[in-house]
Amino acid sequence: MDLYDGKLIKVAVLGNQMCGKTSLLVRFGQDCFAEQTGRVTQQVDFMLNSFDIDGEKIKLQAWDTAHQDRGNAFCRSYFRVNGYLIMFDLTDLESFNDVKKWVDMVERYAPENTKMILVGTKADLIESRCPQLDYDSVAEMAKDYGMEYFETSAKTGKNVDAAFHRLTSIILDKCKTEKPPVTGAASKSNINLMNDKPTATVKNSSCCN
Ligand SMILES: Nc1nc2c(ncn2[C@@H]2O[C@H](COP(=O)(O)OP(=O)(O)O)[C@@H](O)[C@H]2O)c(=O)[nH]1
Ligand SMILES: [Mg+2]
Repeated sequence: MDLYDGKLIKVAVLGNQMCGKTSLLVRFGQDCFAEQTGRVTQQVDFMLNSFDIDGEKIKLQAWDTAHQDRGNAFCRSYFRVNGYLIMFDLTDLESFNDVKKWVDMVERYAPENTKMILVGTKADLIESRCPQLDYDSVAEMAKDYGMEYFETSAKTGKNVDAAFHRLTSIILDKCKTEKPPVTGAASKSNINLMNDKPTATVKNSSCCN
């Protein structure tokens, strides 16, 4: 499928530094994983991927985020996408404890009823996984927030497509059931996320059209 063909949906990843946001995007967009060491990680602007959901052509633009905890205007521009993957590292309890912070941030800055899913990363690291972060406990907590939960690994590819596709599906369902607002629709959903130059250009920047 042509990447520029189909309905455009925009999502962003949010989560603590080093939790695996960029790696998940790269797995999703390029189906590869590059092991990295150290704190400076590669950065992408967004990844594009195309797929069908219920016979409908979708192109998903998935934005990376970095330094978003500064809370400045640049960071807030991330809050104009259709949905979020709230991410934490299954080997890092602090990243899980900070999930609330990311959810609160979305609820504060994003339009009401913006869709989110919870994503645990690095599921391949079985030995160093936090014992508190067993699937059932995290899924229960996700349910309290009204989110579905996916355990993923960018290294093995486990559940990566499933997480992005499911969030897309949830967003599409919301688009179908909600009438567009009378005013402000263009500014809310016609997204020009950042002043940064993206790694790829997109012809059509409207969503749910
Ligand atoms: N074993 C393993 N390591 C991962 C996985 N995802 C990310 N990493 C590693 O975790 C570190 C941080 O990943 P990165 O994607 O840069 O995190 P970001 O700061 O949230 O974008 C890097 O060393 C990655 O190689 C994964 O699924 N499995
Ligand atoms: Mg990164």
